[in-house]
Amino acid sequence: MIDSSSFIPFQHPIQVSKEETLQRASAFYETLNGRRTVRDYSTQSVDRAVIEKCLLAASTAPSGAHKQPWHFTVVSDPKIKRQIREGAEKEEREFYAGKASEEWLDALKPFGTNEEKPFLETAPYLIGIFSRNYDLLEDGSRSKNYYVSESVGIAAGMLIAALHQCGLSTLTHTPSPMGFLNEVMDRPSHERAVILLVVGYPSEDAIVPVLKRKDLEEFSTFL
Ligand code: IYR
Repeated sequence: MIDSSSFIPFQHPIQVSKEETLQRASAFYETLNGRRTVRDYSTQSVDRAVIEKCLLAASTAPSGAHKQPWHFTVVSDPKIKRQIREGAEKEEREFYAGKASEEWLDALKPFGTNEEKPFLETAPYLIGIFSRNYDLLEDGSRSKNYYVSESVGIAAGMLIAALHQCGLSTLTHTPSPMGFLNEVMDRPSHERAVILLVVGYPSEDAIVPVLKRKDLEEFSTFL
């Protein structure tokens, strides 16, 4: 992981002029601004090598004390995808039939979501993103992790960005509770599923809701 007090010189691998810095900032914003959460997927396949590289990109995320407290389980097996769909739809039926507050259901109306999750079978990949509050060492002892939700959230964001910029779409699906994923994805009980990321190409007739992102002035302050 990290040797104790061993340091090497660092130079940023990207060294550009002031002008190019702004161009790159704008280009990256344009790239990410084209991302939309997609619920209608094509069955078109995606090479495993693409997913592997994007996972490597995600794994470069900063993490508390460099503990890298994440695990990604990649599912393409149709039988396992079906089990995941069954588990998710079971939770979602309860959610939509009364577990969720009226306020929450109202907030979701513009997105037209319901308990049916066909994308969990059509999309070529489902990636379970798990967090670990501690690692279990071989002798059975626990090694604590830090800032786990922050670290895993950052890694998830980087994964979404990596997939987007190679032309793939994602859906950050969060059936609640997600405990069933530990069983279906064969993960130990000290790991917690935080996101079920659906990955693939949008179907030809995919639609997304009209939405507006907040303006810079609305979500930022410069002091
Ligand atoms: N997990 C449910 C409900 C849901 C909740 C939020 I917050 C969303 O942004 C979207 C959906 C579902 O997936 O339908």
